Amino acid sequence: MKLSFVISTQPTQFQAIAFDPNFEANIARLAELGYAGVELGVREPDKLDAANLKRILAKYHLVVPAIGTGQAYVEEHLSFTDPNLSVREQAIERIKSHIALAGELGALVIIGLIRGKMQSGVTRDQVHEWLIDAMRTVAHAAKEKGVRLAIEPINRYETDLINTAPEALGLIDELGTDNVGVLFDTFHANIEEARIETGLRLCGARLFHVHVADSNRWYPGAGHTDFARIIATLREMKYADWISAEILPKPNILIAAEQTMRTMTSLGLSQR
Ligand code: LER
Ligand code: MN
Repeated sequence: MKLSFVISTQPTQFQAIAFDPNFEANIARLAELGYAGVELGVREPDKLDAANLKRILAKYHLVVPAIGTGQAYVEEHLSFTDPNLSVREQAIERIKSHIALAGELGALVIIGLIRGKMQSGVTRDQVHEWLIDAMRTVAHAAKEKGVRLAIEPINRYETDLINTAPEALGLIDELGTDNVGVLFDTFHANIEEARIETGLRLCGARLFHVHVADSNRWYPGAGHTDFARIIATLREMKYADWISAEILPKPNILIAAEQTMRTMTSLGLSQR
């Protein structure tokens, strides 16, 4: 298992990803602390200077395991299930641009808040149909570029479309494509899964990516989530991919990143 840390490529309202205006300084710090990867929250891939991004990543020998897409929902309200067709189409186009960037970086694309949530006057069946249609379209586009998508169950206070691992797995079964799996976030799972380890085990080989944050969304070790059990479960599952810290920058980004690394190395994960 390899460790990465989530940052944003631009300022954002989303609190759980730390942002320092000096992107390169963030990358340099993460590399120094021993992270092997940096997960990027990207609102508009087309506005990103991909060549410069790749130059910085190469300079510090960091890879990008995943690209987060939620800012397109949080800041622009784009979603796969908006009653307005044009908004749904824009959401799909935006995710296609995330897929293109992911293809260049060898990353997977996270399908989280971009799903949207139930709107008044719309039935659950209709929302499900829009969600499946959008997922089929983006899964197909991703497959053409050799990119994987990860559906992230998110807690009830942020969305009412897919809160648990079983719900995500149900959607993945319905899609029937092997390039869509689950992103399991321990913060959401602490709220929604009956038992975190049971939710993880249920994902099996369809577990594509993991976000870690403690019960209070601070760095692992700052709350009451049992990370020893979580890491032991991932080892039993032979999960060999990424563990990405998506945490509040508290008490500040540097301490949060240091403490995450301290907790994870104490559980036997290695620095790069
Ligand atoms: C994104 O990865 C996430 O975990 C959500 O809480 C976004 O709001
Ligand atoms: Mn997450």
